[in-house]
Amino acid sequence: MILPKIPSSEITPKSSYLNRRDFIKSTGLLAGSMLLSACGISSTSQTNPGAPTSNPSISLKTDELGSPVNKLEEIAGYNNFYEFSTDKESVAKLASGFSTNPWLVEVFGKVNNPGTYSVDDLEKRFKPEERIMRLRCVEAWSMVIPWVGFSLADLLSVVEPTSDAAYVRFETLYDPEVFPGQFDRRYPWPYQEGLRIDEAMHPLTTLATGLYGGELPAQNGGGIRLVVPWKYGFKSIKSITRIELVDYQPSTLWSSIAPNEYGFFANVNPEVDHPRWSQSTERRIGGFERIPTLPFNGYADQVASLYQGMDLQKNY
Ligand SMILES: Nc1nc2c(c(=O)[nH]1)N[C@H]1C(S)=C(S)[C@@H](COP(=O)(O)O)O[C@H]1N2
Ligand SMILES: [Mo]
Repeated sequence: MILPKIPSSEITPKSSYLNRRDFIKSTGLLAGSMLLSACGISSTSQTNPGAPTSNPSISLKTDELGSPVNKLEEIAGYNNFYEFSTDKESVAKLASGFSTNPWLVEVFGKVNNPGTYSVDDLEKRFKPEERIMRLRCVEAWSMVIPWVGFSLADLLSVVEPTSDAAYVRFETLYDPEVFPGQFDRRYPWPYQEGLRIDEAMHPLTTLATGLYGGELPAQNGGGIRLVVPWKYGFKSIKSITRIELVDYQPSTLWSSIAPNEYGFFANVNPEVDHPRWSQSTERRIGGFERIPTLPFNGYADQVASLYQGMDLQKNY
């Protein structure tokens, strides 16, 4: 099901905030709930707290392109989280003892109102909603994930970035006692990521605190993680404890290890291959066939204007 989208001509730098209804339309929740109501099943929004449940009606949900959401077992059973393991299928088990509640995140740097927030506090203030979005890993697999989250812009508007805040830097918890992977000296821990301030303020840029209407499993980045759906998955940093507003382009874990393979922008781009493999197609987890990879992971109409005038072959 394809719903009308906001033409990029309507998104100007100063008014780049979609309202809630437009966000929902553009990301497919409406498609999902229309489908559900057509079947006489009521839509399940994220009102049921507690552990994720596999509600059978949820399998009817799709993204705005009509692709069904992945199963909870797939989303919570196949993970990149190098702090635990480089083996995707071992992460969930290794993360099972990792306690993510309560969880604190510090927001500081070039802001008028620095502060430390608990995830509970953020959920009360910003009312997370279901956001069905595609996640496209740089390794050429993908999933459709029903996150529960809110726009990073909501939090930033509370801390008030100053005029010299040009980028946002994110850091994962550093604690080798809970993250055994952090004993591996080949990686510059803690995991770090960054966004330009306009990317960070885009309404699609999400802080996720849940999945499938429940809590965010530790292996998916609980207590709180970033989701930037038009960029390769490694930008969507997990288990964040520090968010710093800075006036320089921050270093990121992957671009510091292999700058020729992983750039700062990392926008999904089928035209720019990884030096070791093609990025023109991907495998949707749960299936076998390869499907075409879309520019900006299918969100071009909403985000391409952020990169006007930039050479996307160079700024990969
Ligand atoms: N802290 C941290 N964040 C991370 C990673 C990681 O290893 N550590 N892996 C990234 C990669 S490569 C991907 S594809 C996504 C995977 O998210 P998921 O396991 O929830 O699907 O998380 C990203 N965030
Ligand atoms: Mo990834």
